[in-house]
Amino acid sequence: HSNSDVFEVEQKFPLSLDSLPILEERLRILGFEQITTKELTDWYFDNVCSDLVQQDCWLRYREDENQGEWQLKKGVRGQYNGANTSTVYEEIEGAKALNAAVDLLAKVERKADVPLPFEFAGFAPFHIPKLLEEISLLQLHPFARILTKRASWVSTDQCNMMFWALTVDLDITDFGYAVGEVEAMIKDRRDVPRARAAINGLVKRLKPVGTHSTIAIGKLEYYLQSRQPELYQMCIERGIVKEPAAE
Ligand code: V4E
Repeated sequence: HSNSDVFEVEQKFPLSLDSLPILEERLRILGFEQITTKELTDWYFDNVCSDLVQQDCWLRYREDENQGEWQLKKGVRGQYNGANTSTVYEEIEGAKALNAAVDLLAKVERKADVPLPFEFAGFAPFHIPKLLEEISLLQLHPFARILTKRASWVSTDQCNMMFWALTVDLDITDFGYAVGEVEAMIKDRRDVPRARAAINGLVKRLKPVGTHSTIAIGKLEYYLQSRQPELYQMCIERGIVKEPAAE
């Protein structure tokens, strides 16, 4: 039983701006077409004890040019969510996401008078008063803000059953990190192995020119490494985030 909307199976791959035209050409040859470019702002939230992150749960408020909404990603137990392979997360969106986060926090013992580990991170979504009210009631605070320019590609070739349900996102962040990802959104957990095989096949075929690796870390991990090193270290120690190992 679960209240999740969908499962997101995803694999990251290195993206270099120099080889972007070659990558785009490969995508076209494989039957993909760019459908959108968006500017995303992600605000990640947790309580001061990082109780969501400790449960491999990632609560964010994501805005694009048109709208914003809460999203929660929950690591699926028993799935290897390491850096060298695809990851599997339950994804919950909208008001349900915030409610699910509240439920997760209700399960952990409240630690009294824990000092804020870092300042209100120097930023907050001040343009959204309703959001600020919600997060202060729940004692959540933002620990990361990531701006991304995202180009999304989908397979248009319905005959090519290998790749037809996959999306490829090419992301460039405001802190100089670029990363690609191949993902499948599935409703049925039993489709995970099939999705993983298709994703892995595509990542291999997109293998960037000039690198020997298909491995890349996520935007948030990259951000945390330098901007929230203590939180990052905690994630490594608890096995929530894995340092990418050699292939
Ligand atoms: C840090 C993290 C998560 C939150 C960020 O998820 P990510 O997929 O990087 O964000 P984004 O913007 O690409 O989301 P999308 O638009 O695709 O929904 S979710 C899991 N982690 C931890 C983590 C992990 N365990 N393993 C790997 C390889 N990366 C991140």
